[in-house]
Amino acid sequence: MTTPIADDVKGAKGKSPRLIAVSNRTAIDSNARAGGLAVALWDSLKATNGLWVGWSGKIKDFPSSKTTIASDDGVDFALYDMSKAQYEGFYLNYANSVLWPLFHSRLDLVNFDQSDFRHYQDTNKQFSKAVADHATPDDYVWVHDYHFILLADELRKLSWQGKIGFFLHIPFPPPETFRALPEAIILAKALTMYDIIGLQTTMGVTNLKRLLIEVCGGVDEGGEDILVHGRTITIRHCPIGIDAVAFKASAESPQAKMATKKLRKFLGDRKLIIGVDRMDYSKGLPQRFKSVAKLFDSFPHTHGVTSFMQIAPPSRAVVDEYQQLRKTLDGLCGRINGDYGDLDWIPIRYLARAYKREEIAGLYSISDVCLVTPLQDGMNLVAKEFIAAQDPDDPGVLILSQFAGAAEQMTEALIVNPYDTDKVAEMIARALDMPLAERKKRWKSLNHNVVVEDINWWRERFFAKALAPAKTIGFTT
Ligand code: ADQ
Repeated sequence: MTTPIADDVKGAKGKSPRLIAVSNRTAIDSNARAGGLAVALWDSLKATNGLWVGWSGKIKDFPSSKTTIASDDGVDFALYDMSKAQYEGFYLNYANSVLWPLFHSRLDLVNFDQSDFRHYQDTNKQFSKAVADHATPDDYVWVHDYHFILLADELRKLSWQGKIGFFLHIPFPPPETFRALPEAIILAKALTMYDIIGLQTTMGVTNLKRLLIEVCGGVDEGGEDILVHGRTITIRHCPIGIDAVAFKASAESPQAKMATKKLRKFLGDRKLIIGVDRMDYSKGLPQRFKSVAKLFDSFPHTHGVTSFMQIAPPSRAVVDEYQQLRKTLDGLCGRINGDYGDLDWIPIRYLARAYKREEIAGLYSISDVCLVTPLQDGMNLVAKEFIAAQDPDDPGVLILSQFAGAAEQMTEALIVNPYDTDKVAEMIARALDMPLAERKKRWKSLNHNVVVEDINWWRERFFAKALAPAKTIGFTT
């Protein structure tokens, strides 16, 4: 139950040090709290009577320049409403039509517009004020993702001396790509105002270090540290994980069982290949559909006995590129079913909607093969969720893109190049026929990693050493 409390509540300042998280969306809505990241943040926020600063999810004609403060179960929230212009300029345009495609190395899809960058700057400034209003210098500010690259810089302009960490959930591109941004230097310099930056992959770490050295004159101090303009910044490899134990429990829940029963009724004895992704061009869905078509083309013995099910809820549906993707997938799915389907067999089932976490977990648990084939992905949690949900006595096979951050950790998956649709089709055929002993061996090693390097491991790794009194805010390192 969320309790609104007075807007000027600053009494919480007395409870420091505490964690202050900043992200575009928060978990004020308890439905959003089911995800691993929300749970991990929630635990730390709760342990420190922390504060979560973010967007309320509301768009208003005349939004207040102040946050609405709410409190739930020991966690405070400071939430901003956005104006329509801000929602478009900051969120849809600069964050999701400039930074998202650029960081995923899709320069062809980037739409630059100076007025959007002004909205991005203003929004970062606005959110930094909320932090400054509510934080004391020994609090820890933990900023999440590409929406808030400028936040530390704006906060320092308000004379904030405390520690600020940043975790980027998406890939950090090579400097050659980053420099295509008209605002590359402003953003690169702003990154140097953080104390610690966490990245999903070693490739991301290399790319960011190179950028800070080449664009900001940084000096590599060895290990994780870079010295830029007299400040030492820690660049840390922190691959995000999931709450593997909780996810396995979800896969065995009554809701999961109901979903699998329903699907089994439709599926019969057929083998199931599954894909679960937000409908996003970074996820490689058209290439994946073509690979499945090639499977049916080159391996006719799979006809009638194998089904592919893609679950892909539309996201950012007002952005042109996302509408185009939807049309492409609709067309491909129709054509493949038309070409290969039969009176008693639908080769591809494509469900453009969201399902409950438990239902997704159940569906993974009865799948023989999971296709995780993004063209670029910071990490990809679906790969980890699929492994966590498997039956150890009869596990399914993970086919994983070499361009997912997860490929650095999950080396026992069948690693593929998603552009090479012939090879992906061959890998699917191999996965469908893989002997039980090999499936078990691969799964055991993958599951070990998913369980050990879980969401808490990730959080503790981020906070280790650099933010010294981590123990005092509820972390175990
Ligand atoms: P995302 O791009 O959103 O996250 P991902 O890591 O794949 O991608 O996580 C998607 C989550 O949504 C998974 O938990 C999945 O189960 C869920 N999901 C997908 N489709 C669903 C559906 N139809 N119904 C219900 N749930 C669905 C960004 C980066 C990633 C990085 C994460 C975390 O782009 O690379 O792994 O942040 O850091």
